[in-house]
Amino acid sequence: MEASDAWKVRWDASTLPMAKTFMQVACRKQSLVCLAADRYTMAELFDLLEAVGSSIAALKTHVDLVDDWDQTEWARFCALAQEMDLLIFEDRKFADIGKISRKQMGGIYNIQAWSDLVTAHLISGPDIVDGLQAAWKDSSREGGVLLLAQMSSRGNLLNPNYTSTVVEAGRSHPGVFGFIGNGSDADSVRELRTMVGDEKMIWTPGVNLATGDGEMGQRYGDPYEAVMAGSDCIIVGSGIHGAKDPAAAAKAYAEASWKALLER
Ligand code: 5BU
Repeated sequence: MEASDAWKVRWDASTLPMAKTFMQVACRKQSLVCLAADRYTMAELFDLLEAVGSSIAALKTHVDLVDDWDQTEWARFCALAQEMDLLIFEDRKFADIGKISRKQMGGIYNIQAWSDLVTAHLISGPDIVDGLQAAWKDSSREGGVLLLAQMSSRGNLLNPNYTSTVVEAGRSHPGVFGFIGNGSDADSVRELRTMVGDEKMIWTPGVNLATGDGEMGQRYGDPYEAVMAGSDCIIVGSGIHGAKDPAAAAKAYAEASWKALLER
């Protein structure tokens, strides 16, 4: 199926090449799943990616979680993700002023050299987006920023007023790929979609086929409901890597998300 047919209004309204790339990958994979690859060794990361790579459209990393992180192994891991037709998304949640965030894209992990997407808070003001974009430019690469407009964890401080301020500032910025929404609550995602309009992406963590409360304040909503409410990508960690059969679980999330997109 053509991406324009599957995504309709999102495809037509979208202005960013990276968003179009994601929509095409999602179509090839028939999956709106981003795997939250929260594993702590390189070997576990490779095993997980090999098991589920064919059912996901993006790979979300926390590069600083890996106990035996090593530059060469990481480059190999990213190469495997690219071979598997995945966008690579470092969920770094940058928050500092623009010039420091730019430098934090470098450093030992050199996030700017391998990430297609990163997350950022807008708490320090809009220059953070320019700083992150400048870092990708320093590596002659393109990337997109997902701004945290909502979070999935209980008691978070991103209240509706904050959410609308972030959306207002991010909506028209070409460096902003989209927004993180609270996948644990379909009504919140629906409200966010109304604010965001059709142009930008909404990606949602806090998604699990077993809905309800997770560990340490995490909350979970249903994957199908999240996409029906306006999420363009469900971010799933434990639902996949914590399952007895991660490959089968990834397939189930892919099917639920793809079905919802076609119905939406
Ligand atoms: P889980 O195992 O599906 O609960 O993992 C969720 C992932 O999404 C994990 O990597 C978090 O860092 C990430 N996350 C989140 O859970 N909630 C948020 O609001 C944001 C990110 Br932003």
